[in-house]
Amino acid sequence: MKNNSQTQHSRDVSLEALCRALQAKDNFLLASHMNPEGDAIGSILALESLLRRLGKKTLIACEDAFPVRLACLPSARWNQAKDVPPSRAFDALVVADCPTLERIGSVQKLLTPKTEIFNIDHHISNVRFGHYNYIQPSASAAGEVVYDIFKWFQMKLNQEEATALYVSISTDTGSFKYSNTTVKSHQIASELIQTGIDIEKINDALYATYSLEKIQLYSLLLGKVQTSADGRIAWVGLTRDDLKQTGATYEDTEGFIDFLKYIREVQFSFFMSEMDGAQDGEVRVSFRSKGDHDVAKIAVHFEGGGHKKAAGCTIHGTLEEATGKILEQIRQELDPQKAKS
Ligand SMILES: [Mn+2]
Repeated sequence: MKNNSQTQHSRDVSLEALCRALQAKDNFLLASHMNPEGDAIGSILALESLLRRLGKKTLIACEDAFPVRLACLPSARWNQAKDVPPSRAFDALVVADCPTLERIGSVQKLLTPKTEIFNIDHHISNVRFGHYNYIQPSASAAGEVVYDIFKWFQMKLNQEEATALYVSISTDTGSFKYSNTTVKSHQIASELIQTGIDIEKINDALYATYSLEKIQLYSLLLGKVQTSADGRIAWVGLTRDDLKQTGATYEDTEGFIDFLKYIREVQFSFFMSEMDGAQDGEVRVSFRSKGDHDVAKIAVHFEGGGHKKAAGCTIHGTLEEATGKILEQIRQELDPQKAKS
């Protein structure tokens, strides 16, 4: 008897076994992680469409609402978990682009002991929480894994599905720029474009549509960029007042850290946000590095995590205190000898 308890099932299955098991189920709940971004949403929308075309009953539920910045994708089938009646029972849960079951948040409340979990992902850190785990760390995006599922079923992608998968792969590869981009990512993109999707429109919507508030926030933040004496470290701190002044939101700061990284001499950059609510002050930090430098190590020092070139953490204290602590760690990483003397 299988159940959905949170013990690790550690069962990796082949693509064929995954697809056959999907075929055997009728009533699907689909979910991804909280704060869903392009890959989470694109892969779930495409999977939901595939299952519906196979004649299955489907329902997408996520902890959070559909993000405004992904308005190039259809949101009509997106539900928030809080709006789904708990009386509805599902015989399968399909989770995509999500390394742990905890990260689907309150969607977990919609599971029953009979719900079998399909875990479809590309995160190397995926903990194999499903009854069926299909994890492909070589895939640039969960959307690439979903593409393989379409291929297995020999289903021709329609334009809506192709748009969803294009958004998945484009956003997780930083528009085909990051080092996770492969020949296969481009081959899949080529096939998606052949369905006739409008990539100019999609790319404009994803990367070139800013609110005036966001531009005004960027203008303010660009004026606050600081660099170390040797120019190798760049940083900026967002205050709550910056948001108040410009009318922008925390979501609007996404991507700003790239400007710091674009400075020629910069090896390490970090972006700090003063957060709401915490009494003693809470600063959320994103890190980026260039070349061979590792920012995951620095984030882990502050109990955060991430990848070698992009990581994050939360530090308690003021922006000034956080800056001091972070600079000390980065200097040790840049010059282990000097930092000690
Ligand atoms: Mn992803």
